[in-house]
Amino acid sequence: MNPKRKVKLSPPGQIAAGMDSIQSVARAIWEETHVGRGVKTLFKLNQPKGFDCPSCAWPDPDPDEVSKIAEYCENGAKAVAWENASKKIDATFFQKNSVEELFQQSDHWLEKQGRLTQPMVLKPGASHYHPISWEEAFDLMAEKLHELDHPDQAIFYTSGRTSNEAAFLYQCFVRQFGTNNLPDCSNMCHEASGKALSETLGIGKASVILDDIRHADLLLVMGQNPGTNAPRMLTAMEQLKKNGGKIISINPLPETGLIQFRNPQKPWEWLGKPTTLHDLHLQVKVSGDLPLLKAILKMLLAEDKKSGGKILDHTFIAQQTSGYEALLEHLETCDLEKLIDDSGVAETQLREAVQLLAENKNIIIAWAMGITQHRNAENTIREIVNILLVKGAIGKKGAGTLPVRGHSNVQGDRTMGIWEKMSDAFLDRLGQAFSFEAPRNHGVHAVGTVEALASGKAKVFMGMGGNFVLAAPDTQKVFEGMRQCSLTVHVSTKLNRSHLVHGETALILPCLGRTEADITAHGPQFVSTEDTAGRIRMSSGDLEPGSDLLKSEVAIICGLARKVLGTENATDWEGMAENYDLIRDKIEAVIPGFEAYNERVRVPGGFYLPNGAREGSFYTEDRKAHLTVNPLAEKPDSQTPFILMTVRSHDQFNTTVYGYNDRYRGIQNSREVVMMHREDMKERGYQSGDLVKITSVFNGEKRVLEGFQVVPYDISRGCLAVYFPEGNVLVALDNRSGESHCPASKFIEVFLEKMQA
Ligand SMILES: Nc1nc2c(c(=O)[nH]1)N[C@H]1C(S)=C(S)[C@@H](COP(=O)(O)OP(=O)(O)OC[C@H]3O[C@@H](n4cnc5c(=O)[nH]c(N)nc54)[C@H](O)[C@@H]3O)O[C@H]1N2
Ligand SMILES: Nc1nc2c(c(=O)[nH]1)N[C@H]1C(S)=C(S)[C@@H](COP(=O)(O)OP(=O)(O)OC[C@H]3O[C@@H](n4cnc5c(=O)[nH]c(N)nc54)[C@H](O)[C@@H]3O)O[C@H]1N2
Ligand SMILES: [Mo]
Repeated sequence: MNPKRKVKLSPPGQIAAGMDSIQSVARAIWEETHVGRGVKTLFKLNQPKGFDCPSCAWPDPDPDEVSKIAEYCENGAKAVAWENASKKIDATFFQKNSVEELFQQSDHWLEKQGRLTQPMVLKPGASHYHPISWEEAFDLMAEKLHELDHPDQAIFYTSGRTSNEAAFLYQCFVRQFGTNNLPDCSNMCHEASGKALSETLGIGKASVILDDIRHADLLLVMGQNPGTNAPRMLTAMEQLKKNGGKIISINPLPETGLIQFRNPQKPWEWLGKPTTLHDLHLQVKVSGDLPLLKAILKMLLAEDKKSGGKILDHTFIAQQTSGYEALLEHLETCDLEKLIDDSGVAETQLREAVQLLAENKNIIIAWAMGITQHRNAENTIREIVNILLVKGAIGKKGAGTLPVRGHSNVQGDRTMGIWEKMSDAFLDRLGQAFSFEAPRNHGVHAVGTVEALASGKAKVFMGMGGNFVLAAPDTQKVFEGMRQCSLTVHVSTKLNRSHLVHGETALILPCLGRTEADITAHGPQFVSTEDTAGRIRMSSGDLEPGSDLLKSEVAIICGLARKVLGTENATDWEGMAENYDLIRDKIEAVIPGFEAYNERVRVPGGFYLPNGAREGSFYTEDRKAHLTVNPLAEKPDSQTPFILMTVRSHDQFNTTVYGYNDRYRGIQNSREVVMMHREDMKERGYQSGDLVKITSVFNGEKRVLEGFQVVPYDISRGCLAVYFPEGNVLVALDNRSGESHCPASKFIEVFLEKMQA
C-alpha cells in the first residue's frame, strides 16, 4: 500500500502569524474569489457595520477600537474567501457527476468545486441529483414529514454558523412540528463546559469579556490551539504580555501559537523581536489535566497553609462558595506523587505553575476541545472552577472562566433554544408567544442522533448547515444510519460528504452566506450573532449573492414551516421572512436579556447579555459558587499502548479542508499522518514516513484506519495525534463523556501495526 499523498516535513514553526499569514490570506483570496470582491469583504469583516466573521466565535474589540484596525486573521480571511468562491456548482455539474462518482472524491475536492447555486433533489433509486424548485422541495419535505408515525422520527441538526434569527425560527418550527430533536454541533464541542459551569457557577458561558484578558495577571490556556483556531486571541495575549501578565500553556503539543507571536496587523513590528507568549509550557499527557489540576490545587493549599492563609482568598471562599470542607477532605486522600505521575508533567514544572498561581490574583483560565472532548471532561472543568474559586478569581475584572467557543454563532444558537432539553420556563414562554403547547420530552443529542438513525428509530434527518456525517463519531455507523433514512436534507453553502451519504430521497438546499446581501420585499435585512463573551452584534453582508436562486436560512425555514404546519398555523411566517425585526420582537418576548433587542442591536458594537458570574452573582439554587469533588478517570485499557487525539490542522475549518499544509506544525502535503514521539518510534522500530494501521479498541470492539504515515513529533510520550475528521472512524459511539455525552474524540485507545509499503 502507498500513501495517497506523501508527507513532507519541516521543523515546526516557533512564531505565529507575521508575514506568512499575510501571504496565506493573499493566496486564499487569489485562488478562491475575485480579488476585488475578496478585498472588499475583508474591510467589512468584524467591523461594527460589517458582518461577523463566519470562522470562530472570538469576541471583537469595542467599536471605537475595531474601526481603526483590520480586525481579522489569516483563518478568518480564508473562511471568507472560501464562502465567496468564484467557482459555482450548478445543474450541469450534477448532471456530469453521479453521486457515486462524487463520493469517490476527497472532501477537499468536494468543497473546492464552488458554491451551491440551486436546490437539488435525489429521487429514490436515482444516480444523479436533479434541479427542483423551492416550492416543490418544501412540498416534498412536508409530505415526508407527514408520513412519519411520530414527530420524534425526524431529527433537526444545527451547525454553529446559523444566525440568532434563523436559529430561533428553526427551533420554533421544529417544536411546533412536535419534537425536541434539536441536536447541534455544541453536543460534540463545548457541551461539557456548559454543563459543568451551569452547575458550579450558575451560567454555562464564559465569565470574562475581551477587555478582561488585558487586565489579567495570569492566563492559563488549556487544551486549545489559538494560533490556528482563534488567531485573534493572540492579539489579546500579546496585550496581556505587554501589560506584564504571564501565560501558562497546558498541552501535549507545543503549539506554535502559544510560543511567540508577530501581530500581522502591525507590520512595523515584524522586523523587531516577536512577543514571547507563554512563560511556562506544561506538556501534559493526553487526559492528564485532572490529575495535574488536583496536584496544583493540593500544592497551592500547602503553600497557603505555610503563608498563614495569604495565598487563597478565604473571605471569598467563606462568603461566596460552598463545598470547601469536602474539597479539603478529598484532596487529603489524593496521593500527590501519583497525581504528578498521572499528569505526565515534572514536579519542578508544576511547582513553577503553583508559584505563578500563588503570586497572582487576577487569573483567567481558557480552554477548548483538549479539555471538553474527553470521557472525564465535566470533572476536569469543575476542577478548573475549583482553582479559580479558591483564588477568588471570578466575578471581578481580569479574572474568570473562558471556554473559547468554536463556531461563530454556536453560543447564540444555544441561547436561541437550539438544544434537545431546553428548560420548562423557556418552553412555556415559547408556547405563549406562538400559541402552542411545546413538547416536553427531551430530544436526542448528536450521539443519540447516530443511535436513532442506526437503529431505524429516526427516518428523516435535516441539517441546518454543517457536515454531520463527518463531524459525528463512528463514521461507519453514521453512514449506515443516514442510508436508512427516508429523507435527508441539508441547508448548505458548499458541497460536502453529507450530501453524498443520503437517505432514500435527498435534498440540497443552498443558502446565502454571511457576507452576502439579504434583501427582501421589505428591504435589506441583517441578522445577529453572539460571541464567546456573550456580546450580541449585528451582522450584515453586502456582496451580491452567489446566485439568484439562493434563499436566506430564515426564508428557507419560513417557507418550510408554512408547508409543514399548514395554512391555519397562526405564526406569521411570511411576515417574519420579510422583516427580521419581527423575529427579534419574538426573541425579546421569549428570551430574557433581549429587552429592546431591535434598538440595542443597532448600536455599533451591540450589547452584552446579562452574566451573573461576571458580576459576582451565582444563580445556582443556593446562590453560591460550588467547589466540587471530582473523581479521577478510570485507567485506560492496558491492552492499547497509545492514547490518540484528533486535532485540527492550520488549513481547515472543521470538516472543510482548505488544503494539505499544517504550516505551524511543519507537516505538509498530506493529512494521513499520525504524530508520534521520537522515543516511542525508536522503541517500536518506526521510521519517519512508515505506513501504519491504527486500531482503536473500545468495549472489545475494534475500528481501523489504514495507510497513515508516522511523523516524528514533540508530543507527550504514549500519545498520538491524527487529524479530525479522518480520525472519527476510530471513535466508538459510547466513547463519550458521562454527563454531557460529548464524544471523547481526544481520548481514543489504540494500537498500531506496521504496513508494507
Ligand atoms: N481555522 C479554524 N478555526 C476554528 C476551527 C477550525 O477547524 N479551523 N474550528 C472551530 C471550532 S468548531 C472549535 S470547537 C474550535 C476548536 O479549537 P481547538 O480546541 O483549539 O481545536 P483542536 O484542534 O481540536 O485542538 C485542541 C488542542 O487541544 C490539545 N489537546 C488534546 N488533548 C488534550 C488533553 O488531553 N489535554 C490538553 N491540555 N490538551 C489537549 C491539542 O494538542 C490541541 O492543541 O476552533 C474553532 N475555530
Ligand atoms: N474527531 C473529532 N470530531 C469532531 C471534532 C474533533 O475535534 N474531533 N470537533 C467537533 C466540533 S468542536 C464541532 S463544532 C463539529 C463541527 O461539525 P459541523 O458544524 O457539522 O461541521 P462543519 O465542518 O463546520 O460544517 C461545514 C459545512 O457547513 C456548511 N456551511 C458553511 N457555512 C454555512 C452557512 O452560513 N450556512 C449554512 N446553512 N451552511 C453553511 C457548508 O456546506 C460546509 O460544508 O465537529 C465535531 N467533531
Ligand atoms: Mo466546535
